[in-house]
Amino acid sequence: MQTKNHLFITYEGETFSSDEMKKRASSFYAWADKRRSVRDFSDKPVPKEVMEDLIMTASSAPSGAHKQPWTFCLISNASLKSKLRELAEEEEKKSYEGRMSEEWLEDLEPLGTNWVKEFIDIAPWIVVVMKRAYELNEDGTKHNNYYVAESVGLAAGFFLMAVHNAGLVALTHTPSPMNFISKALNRPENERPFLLIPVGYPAENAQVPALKRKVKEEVIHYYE
Ligand code: IYR
Repeated sequence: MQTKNHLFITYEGETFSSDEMKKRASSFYAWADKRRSVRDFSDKPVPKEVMEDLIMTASSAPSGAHKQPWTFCLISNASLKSKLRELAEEEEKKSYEGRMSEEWLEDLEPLGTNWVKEFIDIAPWIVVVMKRAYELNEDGTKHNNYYVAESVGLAAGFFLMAVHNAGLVALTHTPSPMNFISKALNRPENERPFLLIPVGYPAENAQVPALKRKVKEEVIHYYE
């Protein structure tokens, strides 16, 4: 392969023999399959530099036109966490007690969720993932971002895997509506909350729902 032009550098990822590739793919799957959304957190501290590495892993995700249209709010301040909990619970109570359909509530039953969100107080870190719809130029005009939801979803996925790799747990929490977050965190107009993710150690004997994942015949449709 010839050098394309001065904007390109040589790709430096590794490749493996077929046998090694098979071993790596299957052991990575087995490891990834152990990841769970956990709601029972310990309050044991997690170093800030660990959180920074997890977030920078997230920020290595691909994004539309490489705009990286995200901001990660990294929160450990106890009074801010309890304010977020209070506001999230206010919305969630309304959702669980009226805004969500019967069908939805039934679908959530196996997860055992309710409007009480004590994990926001307990987990040592709350990461609020913000999506940035556009950037502001110096003259105040707007510069668009592209495929923002797809990009930020990918970054959130990378983040969850980084958390799992560090032996920590997380929960993708979606209080709804989420606009209270923008206000509480004083975020600019071009950002919208995407996910609220508590991160920490699991509580001792943390419980998770006994879920089964779809098998490959259910998720892969082959065209050979
Ligand atoms: N946002 C609520 C409800 C909820 C919705 C779905 I879809 C879930 O998978 C889990 C919960 C909550 O966080 O409790």
